[in-house]
This record gives sequence, C-alpha cells and structure tokens, in this order.
Amino acid sequence: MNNLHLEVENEIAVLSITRPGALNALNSETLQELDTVLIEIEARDDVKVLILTGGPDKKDNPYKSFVAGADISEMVNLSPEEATAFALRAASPFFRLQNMRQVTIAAVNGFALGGGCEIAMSCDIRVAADNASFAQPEVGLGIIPGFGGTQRLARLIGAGRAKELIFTCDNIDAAEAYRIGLVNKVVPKEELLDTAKKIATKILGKASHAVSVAKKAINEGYDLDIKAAVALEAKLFGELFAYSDQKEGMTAFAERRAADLKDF
Ligand code: CO8
Repeated sequence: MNNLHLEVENEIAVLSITRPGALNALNSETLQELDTVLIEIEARDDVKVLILTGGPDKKDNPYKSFVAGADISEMVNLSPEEATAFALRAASPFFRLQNMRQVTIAAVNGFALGGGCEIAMSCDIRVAADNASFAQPEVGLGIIPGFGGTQRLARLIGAGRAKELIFTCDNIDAAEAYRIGLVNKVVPKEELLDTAKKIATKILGKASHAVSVAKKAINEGYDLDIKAAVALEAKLFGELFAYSDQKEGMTAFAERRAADLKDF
C-alpha cells in the first residue's frame, strides 16, 4: 500500500492514511487501497475494532491533518462522467467503514475537510483532537459534497445544521463539532489515539458478535420506518439467543460473576 499504513495489536487495527505531501487528501489510488484493505480487515478474526486516522504531514507533524479532502488536483479536469465515477469510487470503501462487522472509530487529528469530514462520518464513532477542524468547503469549489456528505451530515446533525455548514462552507473547530453532535468526544491532541484505543478496549470487553449485531440493527433500521425497524431489531435480538455469549452473559449476571464472553 502506497498511501495507507496498518498496525494491528490486541484486536485493534490502526489504519493511517498517509499522503504527507497532500495532507492525506484522498486520490483514486488511496480510495482503491482503502477498499482493498477494508475487505482484508473485515475478514480478519484478530481485528474487532478499527481506528482510522491521518498520518503526519511532510514536516512530520502528527496533528496537522486527518484528511484534507478529496484530491483537488485529480478532480480539476474531470468530465461529468469521470466525476461521477470518482464519487462512486469512494462510495464502496465509505460504505465498508459504515457497515463492516467491526466497530470503526475515526481519530481526527487535524483537518477534516470535504472528503475528510465525509470519511469521518462514515465511521461509527468520531473522536477529535482539540486542534481538529471540520468543514464541507465544496460549494466554494463549485461542487457539492460528493462522498456522501450531503446525506451523512444531514443524518448526523440534522438537515438544518447540515445545510448551514454546506451552504456557508464554514470551518468549525472541535468544540463546535462536539456541540452540534458531529463528534462524540474532544480530547487534548496528545491523548487522541490513546482515547480512541480506550474506547476500543471498552468495546472489546463486550460480546463482540452482539456489538456487530447492534451496529447492523442501528444501520439497517435507520433507513426503515419505525415498525419495520423494530421488527428487524426483534429478529436480530432473537438470533442472538442461539449464541453461547447470551447464555454465558446472563448466567454470569445471575451468578454475580464476570462473564466469560467468547464471541459466539
Ligand atoms: N487535494 C490535493 N492537495 C491538497 C489538498 C487537497 N484537498 N489539501 C492540501 N493539499 C496539498 C497542497 O496543495 C499542498 O501541496 P504543495 O505543498 O505541493 O503545494 C500541501 O497539501 C500542503 O497544503 P498547504 O500548503 O495548502 O497547507 P496549509 O497549512 O497552508 O493549508 C489547508 C492547509 C487549509 C487544509 C489547505 O491545504 C486547503 O485549503 N486544502 C484544501 C481543503 C479543501 O478544500 N478540501 C475539500 C476538497 S473537495 C472535496 O473533498 C470533495 C469531496 C467530494 C468529491 C466528489 C468527487 C467528484
């Protein structure tokens, strides 16, 4: 991989987007690599949580940029057909982040602009460094958010706030992103990765199959009407009773001891 770096330890994968000369902007090659590595990660039994972050810039500053957007130099001369194809190239890895069985956490270590904000929104949880900043600057470039931003931002923070951010291109800091619900947590930048790993470790202590099923219920239920969504939840709930973790988790509670969860 030319533009990604993967480390796996204690069932936590840390995947860094590493294009130091372009503040980790997403070009076609990076999107393709991302798609490939996410397929590999999803198949790995030794990964339960994936943390996505940005590599350091060319001056080796680890807190400069998460992802500074889609690669503008690659987009500038695209035809309408090529631009649609470029947008769709991101759809596949972004949906993988959203729907893969493992939990995905974006550790936002600086600029999360355009496609950078959009890829963070494709993750389940967002933790921001206190110096992080967020924007959807696309309409200032004569385009719209094309990596799912018009859809995911509205779903995450509500249509009114999403429209304001997208129409004005306002750049907001981490505190404001937290206030409007765009990120789950803001921490001093030096504590960013540790905080993401602490959240991951907390999740690892739970029945990981149940966590995956909860993620599926939330994601798939979100696009259904409430009755169908609750029916889906009931079906998934019932299926978990075929797993030993359910018996062990509940028996351990009754016996007042810690559960020995095995992920099946
Ligand atoms: N694409 C390509 N290169 C970039 C990008 C980018 N998005 N962002 C930064 N770079 C490059 C710069 O060109 C520069 O390269 P070089 O050193 O060779 O000149 C290097 O990264 C460092 O950048 P700066 O010198 O500009 O660093 P500063 O600290 O001065 O500024 C900023 C940092 C404020 C982040 C500034 O670089 C900036 O404004 N970048 C662009 C941010 C932006 O507008 N992002 C949104 C892009 S559009 C988008 O994401 C659309 C997604 C949907 C696409 C749909 C597909 C059709």
